Amino acid sequence: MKAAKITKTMTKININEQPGLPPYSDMVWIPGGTFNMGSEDYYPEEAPVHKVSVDDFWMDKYQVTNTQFSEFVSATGYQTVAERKPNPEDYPGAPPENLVAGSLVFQKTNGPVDLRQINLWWNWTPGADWQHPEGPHSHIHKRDRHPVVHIAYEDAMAYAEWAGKVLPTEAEWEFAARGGLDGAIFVWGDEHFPNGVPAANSWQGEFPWQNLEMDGFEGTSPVGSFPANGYGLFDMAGNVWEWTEDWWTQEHTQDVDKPCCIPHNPRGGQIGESFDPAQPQFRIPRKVVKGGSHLCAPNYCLRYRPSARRPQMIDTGTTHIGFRCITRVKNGSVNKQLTNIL
Ligand SMILES: [Ca+2]
Ligand SMILES: [Cu+2]
Repeated sequence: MKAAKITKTMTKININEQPGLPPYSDMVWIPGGTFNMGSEDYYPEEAPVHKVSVDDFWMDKYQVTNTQFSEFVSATGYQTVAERKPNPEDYPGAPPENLVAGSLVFQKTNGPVDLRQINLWWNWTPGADWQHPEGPHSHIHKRDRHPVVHIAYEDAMAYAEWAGKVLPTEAEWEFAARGGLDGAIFVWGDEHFPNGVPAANSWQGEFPWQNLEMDGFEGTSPVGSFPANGYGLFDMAGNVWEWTEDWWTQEHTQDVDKPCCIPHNPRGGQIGESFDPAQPQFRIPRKVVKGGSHLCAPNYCLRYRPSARRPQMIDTGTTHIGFRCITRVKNGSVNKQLTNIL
Protein backbone atom coordinates (compact mmCIF):
# COMPACT_ATOMS: atom_id res chain seq x y z
CA MET A 1 0.00 0.00 0.00
CA LYS A 2 2.83 2.32 0.86
CA ALA A 3 4.52 1.53 -2.42
CA ALA A 4 1.37 2.32 -4.38
CA LYS A 5 1.11 5.66 -2.68
CA ILE A 6 4.65 6.55 -3.63
CA THR A 7 4.09 5.57 -7.25
CA LYS A 8 1.04 7.77 -7.38
CA THR A 9 2.93 10.86 -6.23
CA MET A 10 5.82 10.28 -8.66
CA THR A 11 4.27 12.14 -11.53
CA LYS A 12 6.59 12.49 -14.45
CA ILE A 13 8.00 15.98 -14.64
CA ASN A 14 7.61 17.33 -18.11
CA ILE A 15 10.74 19.39 -18.54
CA ASN A 16 9.28 20.92 -21.69
CA GLU A 17 6.53 22.61 -19.79
CA GLN A 18 6.99 26.34 -19.44
CA PRO A 19 8.31 26.90 -15.90
CA GLY A 20 6.24 29.90 -14.90
CA LEU A 21 6.69 33.39 -16.21
CA PRO A 22 9.55 34.49 -18.48
CA PRO A 23 12.64 35.69 -16.60
CA TYR A 24 12.49 38.96 -18.53
CA SER A 25 9.80 40.66 -20.59
CA ASP A 26 9.38 39.81 -24.27
CA MET A 27 10.92 36.36 -24.02
CA VAL A 28 9.24 33.15 -25.16
CA TRP A 29 9.65 29.58 -24.01
CA ILE A 30 11.45 27.26 -26.41
CA PRO A 31 10.76 23.66 -25.39
CA GLY A 32 13.93 21.71 -26.22
CA GLY A 33 14.01 18.68 -28.45
CA THR A 34 15.71 16.83 -31.27
CA PHE A 35 15.59 18.18 -34.80
CA ASN A 36 17.14 17.91 -38.24
CA MET A 37 19.73 20.68 -38.45
CA GLY A 38 21.02 21.94 -41.79
CA SER A 39 19.92 21.49 -45.40
CA GLU A 40 21.34 19.76 -48.46
CA ASP A 41 19.36 21.76 -51.03
CA TYR A 42 21.09 25.15 -50.98
CA TYR A 43 24.66 26.09 -50.02
CA PRO A 44 27.40 23.56 -49.14
CA GLU A 45 28.08 25.02 -45.68
CA GLU A 46 24.56 24.01 -44.57
CA ALA A 47 25.15 20.30 -45.23
CA PRO A 48 24.86 17.59 -44.16
CA VAL A 49 21.45 17.41 -42.51
CA HIS A 50 22.06 15.81 -39.13
CA LYS A 51 20.17 15.22 -35.91
CA VAL A 52 20.89 17.49 -32.96
CA SER A 53 19.18 17.95 -29.62
CA VAL A 54 18.98 21.09 -27.50
CA ASP A 55 17.64 21.75 -24.00
CA ASP A 56 14.83 24.14 -23.12
CA PHE A 57 15.53 27.86 -23.01
CA TRP A 58 13.91 31.28 -23.12
CA MET A 59 14.51 33.45 -26.17
CA ASP A 60 13.99 37.13 -26.95
CA LYS A 61 10.88 37.52 -29.12
CA TYR A 62 12.55 40.32 -31.02
CA GLN A 63 15.97 41.34 -32.27
CA VAL A 64 17.61 43.80 -29.83
CA THR A 65 16.39 47.28 -30.80
CA ASN A 66 18.06 50.69 -30.89
CA THR A 67 16.01 51.66 -27.83
CA GLN A 68 17.23 48.66 -25.86
CA PHE A 69 20.84 49.15 -26.92
CA SER A 70 20.75 52.83 -26.00
CA GLU A 71 19.47 51.90 -22.51
CA PHE A 72 22.52 49.67 -22.16
CA VAL A 73 24.89 52.39 -23.39
CA SER A 74 23.35 55.02 -21.09
CA ALA A 75 23.68 52.68 -18.12
CA THR A 76 27.25 51.57 -18.79
CA GLY A 77 28.94 54.12 -21.08
CA TYR A 78 29.83 51.20 -23.35
CA GLN A 79 31.61 52.06 -26.59
CA THR A 80 31.10 49.66 -29.50
CA VAL A 81 33.93 48.27 -31.61
CA ALA A 82 32.88 50.47 -34.56
CA GLU A 83 33.34 53.57 -32.38
CA ARG A 84 36.94 52.69 -31.42
CA LYS A 85 40.10 53.40 -33.41
CA PRO A 86 41.50 50.07 -34.67
CA ASN A 87 44.92 48.90 -33.52
CA PRO A 88 47.29 48.84 -36.56
CA GLU A 89 48.93 45.63 -35.26
CA ASP A 90 45.66 43.77 -35.77
CA TYR A 91 45.45 44.81 -39.42
CA PRO A 92 48.86 44.42 -41.07
CA GLY A 93 48.97 46.03 -44.50
CA ALA A 94 45.73 47.95 -44.01
CA PRO A 95 45.89 51.49 -45.44
CA PRO A 96 46.20 54.09 -42.63
CA GLU A 97 43.05 55.87 -43.83
CA ASN A 98 41.15 52.70 -42.95
CA LEU A 99 42.50 52.67 -39.39
CA VAL A 100 39.89 55.04 -38.06
CA ALA A 101 36.67 54.33 -36.20
CA GLY A 102 34.02 53.23 -38.67
CA SER A 103 32.15 50.35 -40.17
CA LEU A 104 30.99 48.82 -43.43
CA VAL A 105 27.91 50.44 -44.96
CA PHE A 106 25.87 48.91 -47.75
CA GLN A 107 25.29 51.09 -50.79
CA LYS A 108 23.15 50.13 -53.76
CA THR A 109 24.96 50.09 -57.10
CA ASN A 110 23.65 51.96 -60.16
CA GLY A 111 23.11 48.78 -62.14
CA PRO A 112 24.01 45.10 -62.34
CA VAL A 113 27.59 44.33 -61.26
CA ASP A 114 29.92 41.36 -60.91
CA LEU A 115 28.52 39.61 -57.83
CA ARG A 116 31.96 38.41 -56.76
CA GLN A 117 33.13 42.01 -56.14
CA ILE A 118 31.64 42.60 -52.71
CA ASN A 119 33.52 45.89 -52.32
CA LEU A 120 31.27 47.35 -55.03
CA TRP A 121 28.42 47.56 -52.51
CA TRP A 122 30.20 47.46 -49.14
CA ASN A 123 31.81 50.81 -48.34
CA TRP A 124 34.19 51.28 -45.43
CA THR A 125 32.66 54.40 -43.84
CA PRO A 126 34.49 56.39 -41.14
CA GLY A 127 32.03 57.43 -38.44
CA ALA A 128 29.48 54.73 -39.22
CA ASP A 129 28.27 53.06 -36.03
CA TRP A 130 25.02 51.97 -34.36
CA GLN A 131 23.86 55.56 -33.85
CA HIS A 132 24.93 56.59 -37.38
CA PRO A 133 24.07 53.53 -39.47
CA GLU A 134 24.82 55.09 -42.89
CA GLY A 135 27.70 57.28 -41.71
CA PRO A 136 28.29 60.41 -39.59
CA HIS A 137 25.40 62.39 -41.09
CA SER A 138 22.81 59.66 -40.57
CA HIS A 139 20.92 59.00 -37.36
CA ILE A 140 18.45 56.57 -35.77
CA HIS A 141 15.82 59.09 -34.67
CA LYS A 142 12.89 57.37 -36.31
CA ARG A 143 14.31 53.89 -35.86
CA ASP A 144 13.67 53.26 -32.15
CA ARG A 145 12.11 49.84 -32.78
CA HIS A 146 14.52 48.87 -35.55
CA PRO A 147 17.18 46.28 -34.72
CA VAL A 148 20.48 47.79 -33.62
CA VAL A 149 23.17 47.34 -36.30
CA HIS A 150 26.97 47.73 -36.63
CA ILE A 151 27.25 45.33 -33.71
CA ALA A 152 30.47 43.33 -33.39
CA TYR A 153 30.51 40.08 -31.46
CA GLU A 154 31.92 41.58 -28.28
CA ASP A 155 29.29 44.33 -28.39
CA ALA A 156 26.55 41.70 -28.45
CA MET A 157 28.25 39.83 -25.60
CA ALA A 158 28.58 43.01 -23.54
CA TYR A 159 24.89 43.79 -23.97
CA ALA A 160 23.90 40.22 -23.11
CA GLU A 161 25.98 40.29 -19.93
CA TRP A 162 24.41 43.57 -18.88
CA ALA A 163 20.94 42.16 -19.56
CA GLY A 164 21.70 38.98 -17.58
CA LYS A 165 21.32 36.86 -20.71
CA VAL A 166 23.57 34.97 -23.16
CA LEU A 167 23.80 34.52 -26.91
CA PRO A 168 22.34 31.35 -28.46
CA THR A 169 24.45 28.61 -29.99
CA GLU A 170 23.85 27.95 -33.67
CA ALA A 171 21.88 24.79 -32.81
CA GLU A 172 19.67 26.62 -30.30
CA TRP A 173 19.11 29.44 -32.80
CA GLU A 174 18.20 27.11 -35.67
CA PHE A 175 15.96 24.93 -33.50
CA ALA A 176 14.08 28.03 -32.31
CA ALA A 177 13.87 29.54 -35.81
CA ARG A 178 12.20 26.41 -37.17
CA GLY A 179 9.33 26.95 -34.76
CA GLY A 180 8.47 23.25 -34.73
CA LEU A 181 8.39 22.91 -38.54
CA ASP A 182 11.16 20.32 -38.78
CA GLY A 183 12.72 20.18 -42.23
CA ALA A 184 10.80 23.14 -43.72
CA ILE A 185 12.63 25.46 -46.11
CA PHE A 186 11.54 28.67 -44.40
CA VAL A 187 10.59 29.46 -40.81
CA TRP A 188 6.95 29.73 -41.95
CA GLY A 189 6.89 26.61 -44.20
CA ASP A 190 7.95 25.69 -47.73
CA GLU A 191 6.34 28.47 -49.77
CA HIS A 192 8.59 31.40 -50.68
CA PHE A 193 5.81 34.01 -50.53
CA PRO A 194 2.86 32.47 -48.66
CA ASN A 195 -0.36 33.75 -50.31
CA GLY A 196 1.83 35.82 -52.59
CA VAL A 197 3.14 38.03 -49.77
CA PRO A 198 6.74 38.21 -48.48
CA ALA A 199 6.79 36.86 -44.91
CA ALA A 200 10.08 38.50 -43.91
CA ASN A 201 12.19 41.58 -44.66
CA SER A 202 14.54 40.34 -47.37
CA TRP A 203 15.43 41.82 -50.79
CA GLN A 204 13.05 41.38 -53.73
CA GLY A 205 14.55 42.18 -57.11
CA GLU A 206 18.08 41.98 -58.46
CA PHE A 207 20.77 42.46 -55.81
CA PRO A 208 22.62 44.84 -55.38
CA TRP A 209 20.99 47.49 -57.53
CA GLN A 210 17.23 46.91 -57.82
CA ASN A 211 15.26 46.77 -54.57
CA LEU A 212 11.57 46.29 -55.41
CA GLU A 213 10.56 46.58 -51.73
CA MET A 214 7.62 44.18 -52.09
CA ASP A 215 7.89 43.69 -48.34
CA GLY A 216 7.61 47.45 -47.76
CA PHE A 217 11.16 48.04 -46.55
CA GLU A 218 14.40 48.98 -48.27
CA GLY A 219 16.59 48.79 -45.17
CA THR A 220 15.86 47.42 -41.70
CA SER A 221 12.27 47.26 -40.46
CA PRO A 222 10.76 47.77 -37.00
CA VAL A 223 11.02 44.46 -35.15
CA GLY A 224 7.83 42.40 -35.30
CA SER A 225 6.66 43.82 -38.65
CA PHE A 226 6.11 40.32 -40.05
CA PRO A 227 4.24 37.30 -38.63
CA ALA A 228 5.87 35.35 -35.80
CA ASN A 229 7.03 31.75 -36.23
CA GLY A 230 5.53 28.75 -34.45
CA TYR A 231 7.21 29.65 -31.15
CA GLY A 232 6.13 33.30 -31.26
CA LEU A 233 9.53 34.61 -32.38
CA PHE A 234 9.67 37.52 -34.83
CA ASP A 235 12.21 38.22 -37.58
CA MET A 236 13.92 34.82 -37.37
CA ALA A 237 14.25 35.30 -41.13
CA GLY A 238 15.59 38.50 -42.65
CA ASN A 239 15.82 42.05 -41.24
CA VAL A 240 19.32 41.58 -39.73
CA TRP A 241 21.71 38.66 -39.31
CA GLU A 242 22.07 37.51 -35.72
CA TRP A 243 25.25 36.57 -33.86
CA THR A 244 25.57 33.11 -32.33
CA GLU A 245 28.12 31.86 -29.83
CA ASP A 246 29.60 29.24 -32.15
CA TRP A 247 32.92 29.39 -33.98
CA TRP A 248 32.51 28.93 -37.71
CA THR A 249 32.84 25.51 -39.31
CA GLN A 250 33.03 24.97 -43.07
CA GLU A 251 30.27 22.37 -42.90
CA HIS A 252 28.24 20.41 -40.37
CA THR A 253 29.43 17.12 -38.89
CA GLN A 254 28.01 13.86 -40.24
CA ASP A 255 24.80 12.47 -38.85
CA VAL A 256 24.94 9.63 -36.34
CA ASP A 257 22.63 6.64 -36.73
CA LYS A 258 22.28 5.71 -33.09
CA PRO A 259 19.87 7.71 -30.93
CA CYS A 260 22.39 7.43 -28.08
CA CYS A 261 24.92 9.54 -29.89
CA ILE A 262 22.94 12.51 -31.17
CA PRO A 263 24.92 15.66 -30.31
CA HIS A 264 23.34 17.34 -27.30
CA ASN A 265 23.72 21.14 -27.05
CA PRO A 266 26.59 21.19 -29.59
CA ARG A 267 28.78 24.27 -29.43
CA GLY A 268 30.24 24.70 -32.90
CA GLY A 269 33.83 24.46 -34.05
CA GLN A 270 37.28 25.42 -32.83
CA ILE A 271 38.54 29.00 -32.87
CA GLY A 272 41.67 27.96 -34.79
CA GLU A 273 39.63 26.57 -37.66
CA SER A 274 37.32 29.56 -37.90
CA PHE A 275 39.75 31.87 -39.72
CA ASP A 276 39.17 32.86 -43.34
CA PRO A 277 41.47 30.70 -45.51
CA ALA A 278 41.10 33.22 -48.37
CA GLN A 279 42.47 36.07 -46.22
CA PRO A 280 45.23 34.52 -44.08
CA GLN A 281 46.67 37.96 -43.29
CA PHE A 282 43.64 38.69 -41.07
CA ARG A 283 43.95 36.88 -37.76
CA ILE A 284 40.38 37.67 -36.80
CA PRO A 285 38.40 34.54 -35.88
CA ARG A 286 34.87 34.11 -37.14
CA LYS A 287 31.56 33.24 -35.49
CA VAL A 288 28.40 31.90 -37.11
CA VAL A 289 25.64 34.40 -37.92
CA LYS A 290 22.11 33.21 -38.70
CA GLY A 291 18.83 34.33 -40.20
CA GLY A 292 19.79 36.33 -43.27
CA SER A 293 18.96 40.01 -43.66
CA HIS A 294 17.18 42.70 -45.67
CA LEU A 295 20.08 42.34 -48.14
CA CYS A 296 19.41 38.69 -48.95
CA ALA A 297 18.09 38.23 -52.49
CA PRO A 298 17.46 35.00 -54.41
CA ASN A 299 19.87 36.05 -57.20
CA TYR A 300 22.73 36.46 -54.74
CA CYS A 301 22.08 35.02 -51.30
CA LEU A 302 18.93 33.05 -50.53
CA ARG A 303 19.74 32.96 -46.86
CA TYR A 304 16.58 34.02 -45.05
CA ARG A 305 16.16 30.33 -44.19
CA PRO A 306 16.73 28.63 -40.83
CA SER A 307 19.52 26.35 -42.08
CA ALA A 308 21.46 29.22 -43.72
CA ARG A 309 24.69 30.31 -42.01
CA ARG A 310 27.56 32.68 -42.69
CA PRO A 311 30.97 33.23 -41.09
CA GLN A 312 31.46 36.70 -39.63
CA MET A 313 34.73 38.15 -38.31
CA ILE A 314 34.10 38.95 -34.65
CA ASP A 315 35.29 42.57 -35.02
CA THR A 316 32.95 43.44 -37.89
CA GLY A 317 29.41 44.72 -37.52
CA THR A 318 28.04 46.25 -40.77
CA THR A 319 24.57 47.63 -41.56
CA HIS A 320 22.89 44.25 -41.53
CA ILE A 321 24.19 42.52 -38.39
CA GLY A 322 22.41 42.55 -35.05
CA PHE A 323 21.47 39.94 -32.45
CA ARG A 324 19.02 38.63 -29.89
CA CYS A 325 19.61 36.87 -26.57
CA ILE A 326 18.47 33.77 -24.74
CA THR A 327 18.38 32.55 -21.15
CA ARG A 328 19.18 28.92 -20.46
CA VAL A 329 17.39 26.86 -17.85
CA LYS A 330 19.30 24.56 -15.53
CA ASN A 331 17.73 22.15 -13.02
CA GLY A 332 14.43 23.92 -13.40
CA SER A 333 15.73 27.39 -12.61
CA VAL A 334 16.89 30.05 -14.98
CA ASN A 335 20.64 29.96 -15.41
CA LYS A 336 21.93 33.50 -15.42
CA GLN A 337 25.53 32.38 -15.43
CA LEU A 338 27.52 33.93 -18.23
CA THR A 339 29.54 32.23 -20.89
CA ASN A 340 32.91 33.54 -21.99
CA ILE A 341 33.77 35.06 -25.34
CA LEU A 342 36.31 32.33 -26.11
CA1 LIG B 1 13.09 44.50 -47.91
CU1 LIG C 1 22.33 37.17 -47.51
